[in-house]
Amino acid sequence: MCTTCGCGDPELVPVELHEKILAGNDRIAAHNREHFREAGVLALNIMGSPGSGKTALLEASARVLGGVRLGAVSADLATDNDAQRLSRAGIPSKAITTGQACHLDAELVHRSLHDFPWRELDVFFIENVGNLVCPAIYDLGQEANVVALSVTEGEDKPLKYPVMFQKADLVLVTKVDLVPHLDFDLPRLEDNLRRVMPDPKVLRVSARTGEGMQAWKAWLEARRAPVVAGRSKEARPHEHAHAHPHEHTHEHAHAHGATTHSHPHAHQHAHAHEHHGAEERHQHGGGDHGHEGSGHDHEH
Ligand SMILES: Nc1nc2c(ncn2[C@@H]2O[C@H](COP(=O)(O)OP(=O)(O)OP(=O)(O)O)[C@@H](O)[C@H]2O)c(=O)[nH]1
Ligand SMILES: [Zn+2]
Ligand SMILES: [Zn+2]
Ligand SMILES: [Zn+2]
Repeated sequence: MCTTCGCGDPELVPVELHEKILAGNDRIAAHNREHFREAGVLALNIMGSPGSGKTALLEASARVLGGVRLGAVSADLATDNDAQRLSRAGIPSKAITTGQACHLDAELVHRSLHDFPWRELDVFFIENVGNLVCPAIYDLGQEANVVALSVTEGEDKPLKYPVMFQKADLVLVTKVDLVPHLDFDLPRLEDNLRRVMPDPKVLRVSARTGEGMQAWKAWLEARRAPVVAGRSKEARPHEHAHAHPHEHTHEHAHAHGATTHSHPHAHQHAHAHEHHGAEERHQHGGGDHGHEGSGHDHEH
């Protein structure tokens, strides 16, 4: 699946280890999903190739979604450029620098929540690493997957990268303002999407001209409604601190050229919750976190 990180390549990462990684990821993703649902925040995993227009789409969203509280974390191997762009566009944002990893995982997203006011948002965008393969196999706890596919990438991408499109709840065909300049067949792309997607939802958008942005806004609002309605409300104000030690074994395997190393590490962390009726707050006990330092066991 991925030559950069080795995930899914049984030569680099044994199948059992890969399954363990995914099982551990699913557990943390379920935990993230609980957080988002309880708070009534619509979390979206925004995926697509490098340069497909993910950040530009979010910047343009800020222009049409007045009154909706938006926030984002933006993943990048090495820079925080996208988070800076989004902040300038009026979307409170934070960078997640993934280093070697070509995709986000649920643990990275969970960690990013700790010092980010995500609970105050209506829509939380998680801009994944630009990559049409790996991000699709890691659940982050999002409510829906949105895939940005630009008209400059070619109509055959759904057939070549079917997993990404099978998992998409919405495909945004981006940069449609460029179509007149290209040899690009939009109906053929949409036909290819129908071949791999069980129930294709496709919108044509341009961050540059604003085309399609109202339809995207309508889709967002339709997805938000059930999340807001399902938001858990405390009947009586009460306060409690409970440790929910979610022990998760977090194993990454990276390949650096010919050498492979994996560093399984287990960590526990305790969360302190304070509920004040509708004014709920949730605090992750920062001091209890053992993400860095102890407990890690690196094998090189
Ligand atoms: N013409 C046109 N160009 C666009 C549009 N959206 C994005 N671009 C251009 O496409 C390039 C990539 O856009 P980004 O928003 O950075 O793409 P991205 O998917 O966030 O890129 P990564 O985060 O690096 O994967 C930039 O040069 C944008 O100006 C659009 O709607 N029309
Ligand atoms: Zn990968
Ligand atoms: Zn948590
Ligand atoms: Zn980006």
